[in-house]
Amino acid sequence: MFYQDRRLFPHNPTFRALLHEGGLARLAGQAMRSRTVRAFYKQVFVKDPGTEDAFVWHQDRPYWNVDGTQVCSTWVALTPAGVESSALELVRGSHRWGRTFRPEYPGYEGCTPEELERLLWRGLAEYVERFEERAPEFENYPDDYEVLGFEVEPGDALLFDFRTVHRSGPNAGSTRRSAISWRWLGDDAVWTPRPGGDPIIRDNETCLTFGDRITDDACFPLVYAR
Ligand SMILES: O=C(O)CCC(=O)C(=O)O
Repeated sequence: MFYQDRRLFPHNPTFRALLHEGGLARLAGQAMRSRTVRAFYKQVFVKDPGTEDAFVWHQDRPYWNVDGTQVCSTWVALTPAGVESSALELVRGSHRWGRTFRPEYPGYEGCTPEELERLLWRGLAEYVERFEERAPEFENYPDDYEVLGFEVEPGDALLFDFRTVHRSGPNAGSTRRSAISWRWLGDDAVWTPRPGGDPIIRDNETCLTFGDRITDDACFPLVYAR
């Protein structure tokens, strides 16, 4: 009941055309103060009514084999949603904390690192053990953290840094909740493949090597340039 798919534009001409329409890359460029914006990947999230699975508090940074200060997502609602029906919630200012929490894998909560590695990909057990801090349940500390939630209509977009803590709760509404996240890379983004990092784009698919500024139009299409 919680469905995800990703890396849609390399294989799907409709999604590829949408990359260049709609102005999302320009908005990302403005928000990141970046002269250029490249597409990393995009991801669809669908939660049917009654879905109890949450995508717990997390940041995108520890999953991804890229780094920098100009990396963001635009989460676009495809259906109306509020927090009770699983719209995204974000913790204000968390991109500036200098903290990176251990990544969590929806549907695999409670698995040991070894089980995660067996079920997902090689190197993951050692990778997750490197993160000492797990994300707290921010909603339980209203004096310390401000949780932002939004009522969204189809076409509304939430734009957030890849270090921003966010989550989507269960869908207690009566209708399907769908959204699509477009992942954007700005001027200072670099390629940082690590054993156990999420193999969204594999190291052997790009001509980039560790620490390179993101170029490689075939893997990371240039969508916006000021
Ligand atoms: O829409 C969701 O359920 C989760 C979205 C999310 O975590 C993201 O876009 O990074």
